[in-house]
This record gives sequence, structure tokens and C-alpha cells, in this order.
Amino acid sequence: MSVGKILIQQGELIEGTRAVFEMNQENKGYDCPGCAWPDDRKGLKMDICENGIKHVTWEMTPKRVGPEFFAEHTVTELSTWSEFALEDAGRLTHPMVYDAATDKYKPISWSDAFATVARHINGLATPNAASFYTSGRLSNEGTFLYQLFARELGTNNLPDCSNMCHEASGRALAASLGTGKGTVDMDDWHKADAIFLLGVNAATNAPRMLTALSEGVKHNNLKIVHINPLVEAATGSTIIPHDIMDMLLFKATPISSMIMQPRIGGDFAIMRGFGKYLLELAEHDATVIDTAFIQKYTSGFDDYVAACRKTTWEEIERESALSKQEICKAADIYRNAKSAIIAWCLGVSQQQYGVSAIREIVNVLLLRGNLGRLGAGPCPIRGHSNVQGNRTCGIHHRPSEAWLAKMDEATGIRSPRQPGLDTVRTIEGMLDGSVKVFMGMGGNFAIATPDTERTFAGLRNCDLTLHVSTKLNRSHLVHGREALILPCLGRTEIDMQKSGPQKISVEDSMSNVHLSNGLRPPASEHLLSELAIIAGIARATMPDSRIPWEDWVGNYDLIRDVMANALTGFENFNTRVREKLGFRIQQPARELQFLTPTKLANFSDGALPDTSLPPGRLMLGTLRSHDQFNTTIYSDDDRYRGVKNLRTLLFMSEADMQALNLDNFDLIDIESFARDGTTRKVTEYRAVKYDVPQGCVFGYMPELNVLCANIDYSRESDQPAMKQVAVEVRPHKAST
Ligand SMILES: Nc1nc2c(c(=O)[nH]1)N[C@H]1C(S)=C(S)[C@@H](COP(=O)(O)OP(=O)(O)OC[C@H]3O[C@@H](n4cnc5c(=O)[nH]c(N)nc54)[C@H](O)[C@@H]3O)O[C@H]1N2
Ligand SMILES: Nc1nc2c(c(=O)[nH]1)N[C@H]1C(S)=C(S)[C@@H](COP(=O)(O)OP(=O)(O)OC[C@H]3O[C@@H](n4cnc5c(=O)[nH]c(N)nc54)[C@H](O)[C@@H]3O)O[C@H]1N2
Ligand SMILES: [Mo]
Repeated sequence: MSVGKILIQQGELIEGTRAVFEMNQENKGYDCPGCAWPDDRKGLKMDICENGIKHVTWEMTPKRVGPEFFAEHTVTELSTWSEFALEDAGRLTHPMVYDAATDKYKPISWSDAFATVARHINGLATPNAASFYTSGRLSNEGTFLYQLFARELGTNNLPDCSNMCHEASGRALAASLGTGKGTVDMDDWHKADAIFLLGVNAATNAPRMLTALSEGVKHNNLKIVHINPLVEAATGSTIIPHDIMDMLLFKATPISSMIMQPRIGGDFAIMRGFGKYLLELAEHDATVIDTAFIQKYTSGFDDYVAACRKTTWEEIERESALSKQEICKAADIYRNAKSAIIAWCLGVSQQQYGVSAIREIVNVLLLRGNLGRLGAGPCPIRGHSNVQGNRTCGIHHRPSEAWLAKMDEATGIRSPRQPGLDTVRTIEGMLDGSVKVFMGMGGNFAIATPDTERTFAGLRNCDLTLHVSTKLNRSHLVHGREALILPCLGRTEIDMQKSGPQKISVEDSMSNVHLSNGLRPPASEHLLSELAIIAGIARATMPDSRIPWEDWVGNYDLIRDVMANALTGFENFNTRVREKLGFRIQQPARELQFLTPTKLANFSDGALPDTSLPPGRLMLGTLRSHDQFNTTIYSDDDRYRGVKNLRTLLFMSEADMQALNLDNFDLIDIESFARDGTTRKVTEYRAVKYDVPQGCVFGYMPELNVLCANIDYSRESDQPAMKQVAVEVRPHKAST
């Protein structure tokens, strides 16, 4: 029913339905532009979900935002529109340039747009005064061109949405296992005896995961443990998102063995508790830990044992807000599983101690040799559909020497070695004037990032801001002295170049690379592909570039041939990506080869921090509703959480509401406290009673990014701690 409503709302009942049948097909249709969950590889003919359909039809809307639209609305007026209204206006059709005299965007030719960018970049004292952001939808081929352009220019300033997403996962896994990625694949999900899910709202953000979970329960007696301060929908039972019969009959499969509700940031403590308990048991029962595995493949075990001994149960109970008994009960499920997967998403990564928590997850896996064999291993759940491929193909502000050297050799450029700026530092750079040109390759930097007001000030302080986008969003309205909107083809559209229609490739959360093929006519004849836009800018900026940009854009196979030499794991790229299901990039850690300095898997032995707040303060976690994709808001409802028509809300425990004398839906003001002593505030939110632990409150991103101080990034990952913001809540006082 929900899907039907979306198709009707977008006026796409016929075409939308057809498009749904073209999605996620074995190398024929296009890859769903929603989340990065892998397609089921067992020949499933329709591996789709409600939210994927929303993302696709949102791109397919018949509405258009062309020169006439911009002639009618000043930027000042558009700034009063909601995020929903801006994107709902339709697809961008023409390249546009901001005209300060009229406060309107007006059309510009592609060649003039490229020349404008070139003029700004070539006028900079250093290429490091430009910063090139990516959102995780860009294809592998587009990514490769984008990083090549930035590096030929001479900068590693390649911030991306990953800096706010799974940076902590990449850092933790690299330190522990010598890989930035998870090691498991769908086979493992099907064969695991136990799966631990930490900090993910699967029913909304990776709905197709529910298929794997319910099949595991039905066929494999899978045990599932959910660890989340909020008891999310589909934690207890699920209806498989594409099983029409189950959907029609409302037939739910139970998918939970245990639900744990820790306080925010409690995952590190829970995992430490698992380790402590298992090590205690192991003193009397040799089967509890895999000593042979530990001896052969790991380093740092003794220090880890010492750290577990030193951590008291009191500390573990305080940090997790769970009892020892409950933690041991979950640890028993882990111990009794022959093979176990631990999976996590933003609830774990967007924390001050996210890296420590994820390393602790790996510690627990190593204890029982849950690595490098069927049904076992660590599994970060990635966000954007190609965010993992972006990293693989070079979006990294701190690339390794080995990666750069291989890429340089394959392309003939000489990359800069100085580390570049990430998202947090790009914002600071714009504010202090050291970053003068900002380019957004997709995404919505202005409001996806923390500290909305300071980020706005930073963007306004730039000489030039330019965005390659499909739809109008806030980042076009909060702009530099000069500003460009460059409209591009969407993933569902035919990408016609000199040598014919082109395909691009993406990498999912489990390292599978496969082709995506747009099948619909473009939204406008003036659109260019993202690759053509990058090439156009590159050529205009570097007329003497040694890269044959024009030839490459004429035939993406030529780009893939170079990528095959530049990227480990992409050998014979053009051939292998055309196989029925594409290919999986080899994962050395999965083969128990660890590219760490010790050549072993490293235990970590960090102390458990004390993250308790002074009295009166609450910990805020920002999250997504069911009806949004990051900054794209489809409606103000949050169906699974029972919310209608309200986004300015704060989910609070009954106890915290009582302490503040609040009734359900009372108006409140929320103030946040950054570590540098500054405060930030939102007013007239609504307190909504919800089953969350006392001391923890939750509300929606991107609205609450206003409260996230840029300075409060995690010192372990440099990632903004968007799920750990210290706040005070007060009844709203009407200003007099
Ligand atoms: N429909 C839809 N799908 C999406 C997206 C979308 O916006 N809409 N976004 C995509 C992107 S880019 C990403 S990164 C992913 C995000 O996927 P999620 O990580 O599921 O995203 P959030 O909505 O931020 O939810 C975080 C979850 O962590 C829980 N949590 C908060 N704090 C803690 C904690 O301290 N410990 C634990 N264990 N849990 C905690 C919250 O209750 C919530 O369930 O989804 C991707 N898929
Ligand atoms: N407080 C708080 N903040 C957060 C988070 C949080 O949990 N809490 N989560 C963070 C996370 S995990 C992420 S990933 C970021 C997301 O940050 P971003 O990736 O920057 O934001 P999106 O909302 O995904 O970007 C949406 C825009 O992308 C453009 N777009 C859509 N499709 C295409 C395409 O095919 N090509 C191009 N070029 N453009 C396209 C459209 O113009 C659309 O307006 O937000 C982060 N911000
Ligand atoms: Mo993300």
C-alpha cells in the first residue's frame, strides 16, 4: 500500500512500476540508488524494498526545475522552503549560475560553467584551497575520475560522506585486521548460527537485510541479538520486504532471540563484558575460546586479557546501563554459536569512542576464531549505495603511499603526498578562509554536516561553491560569492556517449562489484553524466593534462582498463564486471592474511572510558525517520515509530519527562553543550514519550545538526559524534 501511494504521489504509476522490475537484476537493470545492502545472489528476481522504490521514483519524478522555475523564485525566497519542497520541485534540467544582482540563478552554458570553475581554481594560491566533497552515490568510474582530477591538480582534499558515516569502522578494522572493510558476504549471513546487530535500524535503512534474517530463522535456527537503545520495528518479527504472499497475508516471521537496550555509547562496554565473561569461563572450560586460532593468527592477546581483568563489572554496568546478568546471557548466545557475525551501523560508529567499540567487536570475534570461515566475521553495514566503492576507488583524504604509487603508475600523474582535508576540517577551512572553492559531487553538504550555522557561514565565505546534483537542495541556496548548479543524469537514466550507451559499476557493503545500467530517457537533454562533468572541469582547468579525458568519457571501458591497473582487486575489470553477478573484491583478512605491521590480527586493549554526564544533562542521538533518505525528506511521518506529521520532536523516556514535568507532546527547548564551552539551541520541539533508556534522547537528522558542534568530532576517528551530543531539555518558554 505504501509503495502504491508513493507511485501515485510521484505521478509514476505506470513507469514507476516498470522501473521497479528493472531494479537489482543480474547485470541488466540498474543498481538501487538507496542503501548498500548486497543483492541476494541466489537468482532472486525481485530483491527490492519499499524504501528503495521511494528512492527510485523520487529520481523519476516528471516535475522539472528549469530556467523558468529559477526566473520565478529568488534564492532568498527559496531559502524559506522546506527540504521536502525543494526536492519535490523536481529534477534539475540546466546548468545554472547565481546572479547576485537579481538574487536568482540563471542559465549558463556548460562550457562557460567549466570555464568559471577553471578561472577560480587556477586563481588559487594553492590547489589545497579547493575541497572536493563526494556523497556515496557516485559510481566507481566517476569516483576514479574525480580523485584523479583532484590529485592531478595537486590536492588530497577529498572529504566525503564516509567521514560522517563509517570512518570509525574503516580505522578500527584497518588497525585490527589490515582491511577497511567487513569480511563477510551473503553466504555467511545465510550460514551463521548467531548474528549480533548493533546500532542499526534495519527495517528502515537496510530493509533487504530482513530477508536474510528471517530466512536464517526459518531454515537455520539462527539466533539474533539486537543491541539498540531504541527497540526498533522488525526487532521482534518481520514481514519479508519483497515476499508478496507474506506481505498480503501480513505473515510475520519471528526474528529475535534477545533485545538489549543499552545507553548511548554502551556498545564498547557490552563487548568488553562479553570478553571478560568468556575469559572467566575459559579458565575452567577450554572450549570457550579458540586458543589455537589466537596463537596462530593474533597478536596482543595477553594485553587484552589484562585489560579485561582490569575493567570491573561495575564499570561495564555503568557504561552500558545493563546488568552483568543480561550481558552474560547475550554472551552465552555468542559462546554457543559455532559461527557468529557481529554487524553494526551508525549507532556504533558515530560515537566518541566508536573506534574503540569496533575494535572491541573484533576482539570478541577473535576470541572464538569467528573470522575467515563460513558464517562468521565482522560486518559494518554501509550506507549510501556506493560509499564503499568510493573509498576503494580513491576518495580518501589520507591515502596510503602504496595506493597512490600504484595509481600514479597506472595513470602517469604524480599525486601529492600531503594529507588532505576531511569533512570536519573542510568546514573549519572555509571559515578561516583557507578553503575558497568548494565542490559537492552529489550530496547536500550544507545540512548533512554538523554545526549547521557554522557550516552555512563557511559556505558563504567561499569564493565559489558548485554542486553536481539531480535535485534542488539546501546546499544550492547557502552558497559562495559565485555559485553553480550542474545537473547530472541519475542512476536510472540512459548514459549515451560517443561509443554508445554506457554502464557504470558500484560496490556493495560486502565488496561485490557489479554493473548498473540506466534504462530510462534522461530527465532533460541538457544533462551530462557525472563523468562528463568531471572531465569538462578537468580539461578546462588543466588544458595540458596528460589524461585523455575526452576519449575516456566517450567510452567508459577505457577508464575501466586503467582502473584495472591502478586498483588492487580490479584485474581484468572489464571482463569480470560483465560476468552474470559481477565479481567480489578479494578480502585478504577473510583468507586470514592480515596486512597489518604485525602480519597478524591485532587485539586492542583500550581502557573503558567514563562517558557519564553531569546531573541534568541528557545524551542525544540523531537518527533517520522511516520516510527520509539522509537529507531527502519524503514526508513528516515516521510510520514504524508511530509518528505522523512531526519532525521537530525528541523521543524521551517516561522518567526523564516526569523529572522535567513534561506531558506527551509538550513544547520544549533543547540546548547542547560542546567541549569548548559553546552552546547551541533549538526551540519549540515536542517531547514524545518513547521506550528509551533514562538519560538518552533521540531526534531527527538533519534538523538537529544545528546542535552538533563541529569541534566535538571523535578524537579516534575524526568523525562528528552525531549520536553523542550532551544536551539539556527545558519546557519551552515563549519569548516575550
Ligand atoms: N531509507 C533509508 N535508508 C538508508 C538511509 C536513509 O536515510 N533512509 N541512509 C543510508 C545511510 S547513508 C546510512 S549510513 C545508513 C544508516 O543506517 P542506521 O545506522 O540504521 O541509521 P540511523 O537512523 O542513524 O539509526 C541509527 C540506529 O542506531 C541506534 N543507536 C543510537 N545510538 C546508539 C548506541 O549508542 N548504541 C547502539 N547499539 N545503537 C544506537 C538508533 O536507535 C538507530 O536505530 O542507512 C542507509 N540507508
Ligand atoms: N546529525 C546527523 N548528521 C548526519 C548523519 C546522522 O546520522 N546524524 N548521518 C551522516 C551520514 S551517515 C551521511 S552518509 C551523510 C549524508 O550526506 P550526503 O550524502 O551529503 O547527503 P544526501 O542527503 O544523501 O544527498 C542528497 C542529495 O544528493 C543529490 N543526488 C541524488 N542522487 C544523485 C546522483 O545520482 N548524482 C548526484 N550527483 N547527486 C545526486 C540530490 O541533489 C540530493 O539532494 O549525512 C551525515 N549527517
Ligand atoms: Mo551514511
